[in-house]
Amino acid sequence: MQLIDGKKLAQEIKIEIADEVKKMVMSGKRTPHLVAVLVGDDGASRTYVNSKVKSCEEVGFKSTFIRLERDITENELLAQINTLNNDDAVDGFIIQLPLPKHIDEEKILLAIAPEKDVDGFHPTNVGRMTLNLPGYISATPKGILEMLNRYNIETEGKHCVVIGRSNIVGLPMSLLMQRRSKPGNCTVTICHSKTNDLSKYTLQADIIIAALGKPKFLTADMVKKGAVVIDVGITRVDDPSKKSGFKLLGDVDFEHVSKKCSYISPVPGGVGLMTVVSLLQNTLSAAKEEFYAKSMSFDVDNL
Ligand code: BQF
Repeated sequence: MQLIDGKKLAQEIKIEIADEVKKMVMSGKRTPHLVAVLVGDDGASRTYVNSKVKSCEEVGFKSTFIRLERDITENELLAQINTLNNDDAVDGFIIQLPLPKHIDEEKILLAIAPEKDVDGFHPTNVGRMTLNLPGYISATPKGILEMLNRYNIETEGKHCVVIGRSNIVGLPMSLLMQRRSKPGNCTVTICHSKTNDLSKYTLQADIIIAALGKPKFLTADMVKKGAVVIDVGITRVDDPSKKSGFKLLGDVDFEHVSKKCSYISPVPGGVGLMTVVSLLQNTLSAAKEEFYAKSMSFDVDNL
């Protein structure tokens, strides 16, 4: 079994990004700028935003952390988004999810200008990804592709089973794995909570991507010998022996599954770190206007 070391990969990629930022700044461009908006003070969300801000510092990005009260109205949040959409000093921004229940997430995501939507959650970016057009790919699926790519894991012609169909992981991941690309070109099966006899599918899988959010759900008896296993789960469970008071558990029973598979990504230290790095890559793309021209209006006089 070979460990897919998310920590090592993330470090490598951050160095690459930092190099590029240096070159950009030397050539007279402004420092890439990411803004993260957190509504409320959920502990896990706060941790995620903090690690995103810290990662920005590591690669030489400018970052701004905007914390809004939990009881902010939907209109107030929309106004904040409008400000960020129109602020030329902001390359990309994220609204940390989940949002409080009184705010309609769909409405919020629709309000984000697609060219600044570095999380890739706006329907425009989801549609672009679906149609294989340039655009922001959401961070977790993008990070998993990067893992497969950097470990030279063959995907062409393989059978990939994705467990979970969420908008941010399972659904995009399944589409990306079947694309005519590298990585990609898999035969993909999407399994979810209503799948009967899940093992029937996972036992046929060359690549399993577990993204359902149930600790230690995928056990060794469900995995074919030599399979590649990507663990996307991150459930917090109490652990008094830890300084933080909790530990993270993946969707995979690592102890037993690792003995049977060819490659496995651990939790912690796997996909999560790649997620954060993908956000940095998307922000760099935003700063370079890789997918969208900043001014899309036409000056008729120039036609
Ligand atoms: C690790 C996230 C669910 C809902 C909203 C490193 C992260 C996590 C784990 C991280 C996640 C999960 C993030 C590890 C960002 C990934 O070492 O295992 C990093 O920061 N993540 C998020 O912003 O919102 C979420 C999961």
